[in-house]
Amino acid sequence: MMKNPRTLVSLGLTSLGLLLGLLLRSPLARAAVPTGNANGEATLLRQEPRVAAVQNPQRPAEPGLAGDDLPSPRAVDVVQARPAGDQIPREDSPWLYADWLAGLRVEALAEGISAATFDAALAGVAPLPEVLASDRNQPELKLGLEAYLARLLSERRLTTGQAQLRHHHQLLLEIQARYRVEPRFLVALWGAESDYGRVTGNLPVVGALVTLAYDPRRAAYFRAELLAALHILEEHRVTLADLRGSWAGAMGGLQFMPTVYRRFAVDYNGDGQVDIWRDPGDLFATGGAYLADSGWRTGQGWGCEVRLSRPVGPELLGHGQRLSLAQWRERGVQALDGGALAGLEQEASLIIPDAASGRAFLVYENFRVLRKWNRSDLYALAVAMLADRLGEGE
Ligand SMILES: [Ca+2]
Repeated sequence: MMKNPRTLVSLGLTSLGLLLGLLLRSPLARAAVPTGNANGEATLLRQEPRVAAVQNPQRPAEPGLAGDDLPSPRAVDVVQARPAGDQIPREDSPWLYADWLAGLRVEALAEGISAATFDAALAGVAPLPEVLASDRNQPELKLGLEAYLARLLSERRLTTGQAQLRHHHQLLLEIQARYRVEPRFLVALWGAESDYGRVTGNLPVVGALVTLAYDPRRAAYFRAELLAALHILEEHRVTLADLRGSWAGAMGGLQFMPTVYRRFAVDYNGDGQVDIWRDPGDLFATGGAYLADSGWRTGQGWGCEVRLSRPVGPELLGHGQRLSLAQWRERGVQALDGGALAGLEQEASLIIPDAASGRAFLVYENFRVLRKWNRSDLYALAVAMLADRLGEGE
């Protein structure tokens, strides 16, 4: 029923609908309703699939997704970056959706997705109110560094991670040999993203992505993800019934967006499927391939917490500045115990992620990789610290 919107309504309503549709799609409307964040990063993401892969701007934030009702710092970024004028309600008219869907179908078929795949995947699909509700209500985003770390670095998450590390020891060593990513980081990401696979999201990915692609705010980013999900179905990598994830379309134990899955999926056990929901080999290998491609540097760690023996100018703070550890030492940056920084050739950025807490960290390239995964210092620090704790027993 969605294929030809002009058959749906009478002449007057059609004109009104088309007018509204044109307004919503006009350059003016786009200018007022950016699809990306304030920095235009989602637009960049779409042009550069690898970056898109690592910067999921819409990490699911539903309570309990990552365990312990952990809020999503990725969502913090999005909310803070959202300009005030972007709360324009989408015209909730069925003929506009039908029109949009018809356009999507044309684009999908032009990309090589078959009509059969498209029609099966989109049959009966309409925007999901609960997805928009999750997207627009992310109330728990005010946690500071200490509270955030306390929630993610819970004793339960640590002991579960240690048990998982032992349980998958041999597999993780194989993955490490192939992709040069340390097991503790893969397990820490797994713990942070899905509480070790316990909570991977149970919404239909196509429905969730239709909702967010139809919503004008970040339409371009999610449209690309939706098309990637359709390609996954076209390629018979996953069945429609199995294609489930968070409200933002993130899938499996490491919460990959569909573009990431398409690009990095590894069928580690050779059974013809890439099951990032249930198969640890497929999951860790895909994660390893993703991290390796993102520039992971094995053996370098992620950075360290530091002590500032004298004030450091704000112009030196942040990920845009990189100095050697020797240069940081000259500026009064010390190890946390007041001793000299080790590894003087390493390049690092100095960050103070929470001004209220004031804790300072020197972070290396691997931290940037974690942060690309989820563009948040709190998230990356929590994963890094969890990895460190998991690595203590190694
Ligand atoms: Ca497999």
